Amino acid sequence: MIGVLSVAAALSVGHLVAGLVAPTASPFFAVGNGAIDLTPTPLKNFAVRTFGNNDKLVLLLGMALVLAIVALVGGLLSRRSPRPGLTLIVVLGIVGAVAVIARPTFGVVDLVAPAASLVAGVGAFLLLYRLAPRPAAGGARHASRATGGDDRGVSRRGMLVGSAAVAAGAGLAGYGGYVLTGTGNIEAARRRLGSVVPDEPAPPIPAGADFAAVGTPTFITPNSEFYRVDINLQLPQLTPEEWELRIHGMVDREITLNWDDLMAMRSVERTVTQVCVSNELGGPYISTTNYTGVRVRDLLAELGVRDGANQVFTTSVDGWTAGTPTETVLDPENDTLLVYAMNREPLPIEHGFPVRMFVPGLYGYISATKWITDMELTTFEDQTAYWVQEPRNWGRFGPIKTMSRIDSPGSFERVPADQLTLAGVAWAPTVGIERVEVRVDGGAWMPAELATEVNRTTWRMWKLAVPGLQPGLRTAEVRATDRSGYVQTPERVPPIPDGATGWHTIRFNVG
Ligand SMILES: Nc1nc2c(c(=O)[nH]1)N[C@H]1C(S)=C(S)[C@@H](COP(=O)(O)O)O[C@H]1N2
Ligand SMILES: [Mo]
Repeated sequence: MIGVLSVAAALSVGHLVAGLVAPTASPFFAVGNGAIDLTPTPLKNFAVRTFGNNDKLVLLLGMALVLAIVALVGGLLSRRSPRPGLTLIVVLGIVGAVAVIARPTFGVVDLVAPAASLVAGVGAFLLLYRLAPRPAAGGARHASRATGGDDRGVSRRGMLVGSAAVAAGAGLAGYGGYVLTGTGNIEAARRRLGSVVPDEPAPPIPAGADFAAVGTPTFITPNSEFYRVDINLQLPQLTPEEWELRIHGMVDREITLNWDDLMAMRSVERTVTQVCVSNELGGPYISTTNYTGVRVRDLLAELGVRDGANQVFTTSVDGWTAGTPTETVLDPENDTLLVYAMNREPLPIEHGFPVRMFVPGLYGYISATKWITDMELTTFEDQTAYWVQEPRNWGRFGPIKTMSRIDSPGSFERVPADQLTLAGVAWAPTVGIERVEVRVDGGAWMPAELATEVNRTTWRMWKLAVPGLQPGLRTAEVRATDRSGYVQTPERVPPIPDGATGWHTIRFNVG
């Protein structure tokens, strides 16, 4: 119990002090982020695949469990001498400090929290250790029992009071840390901005753009349902006032933009579909939104991009990086944006508040930098982005592959024979979807009805009524053809290294 309480005190006090001095440098989160960085890539991919948007919660709970076990063992080893427990707490303190130092945005004040953690852990341990009734040698125990055991009663009461005090203190400090390291004040700053009206609005979504009535997603994904993928245990905290974007490297003129500069520029709204390279065949990491922002092409034209700068290398406030081909960013047909609004609301914190990048037609890991603060014009030889670096080794270029998905019926759903309509989505940003076909039990391909095309950068819904199937277990497959004439390949490859392929296949029950 002394072991567990001391470690709890160390963690919670560290978290509280971090909340007071440097909210994104909490040792607990720093260790968690360090764990993410050190996790072997296959395990990381497994976690994202298995736990989806809960991967971070699972990691934190796992860390808490491991720490509790380590603390328990430390306590048990300290029954004769305090040395093992103290050593353990010091080692944990060092791990916390190293994790904090390893963060790319480390500053010396960040060390205050791990130091406080260490002091609290050692202090709690020594206090409780002194109060603890010690298992005395056999003879003495009998003696004490014989004389009535009053001493033991007193020290046991002291121990109970001490433990309760440490537990309560740890609880309060932990709660305080939770509040202070949370995003409450950033959310307030975000709300103060109010809704966003673009200078150049996107055309309204036409009627018939989705088949939500028969089971496709709605055409526009509500902000709260937009998929989220990033490596952040704790969200970066950046107010619009603090935000700056430095644009430098192979440009004729470097600049640093602030929020007011950005607001003064012409804003355009674009309806786009964003996809994650980790999306498995039939997976959910695809969403569609109206992004409002400033065209990067116009900005770069003013600064003058030098010859040979083939990579736009962007960095977020926490050091994550992406490398996008300059050619794609400058494409006059498809607007790369510095985005600050999503469906006319300020960008949600988890989607990059206050500013992120979006590049049509590319997977997020090489283009969609959230919490963006740095843009360097460079070459692919000189800089390598986070997911492309050893040992992660994802593809250097990430054009989104032409794919399709069956949303209805669901896997093994039972459908009456006379009411069967297959429905789903297909996507090929920025090429556009030409045709979607489905087949049942390996039969002839049947053309599906396509929903109204919104633009070539967004997904396209499809549906097909298939009446008269025999009762029993049936198999349906889907394949899309894009506007370049490319027919989706049946070859199944996993998301690594540059996006999954294959025909999405489901089984369902008729009758
Ligand atoms: N700073 C930062 N930006 C990031 C990431 C990240 O981990 N950190 N993940 C990228 C990936 S892999 C994807 S698919 C998109 C997801 O954006 P979303 O969470 O807003 O959907 O963000 C990209 N931008
Ligand atoms: Mo991604």
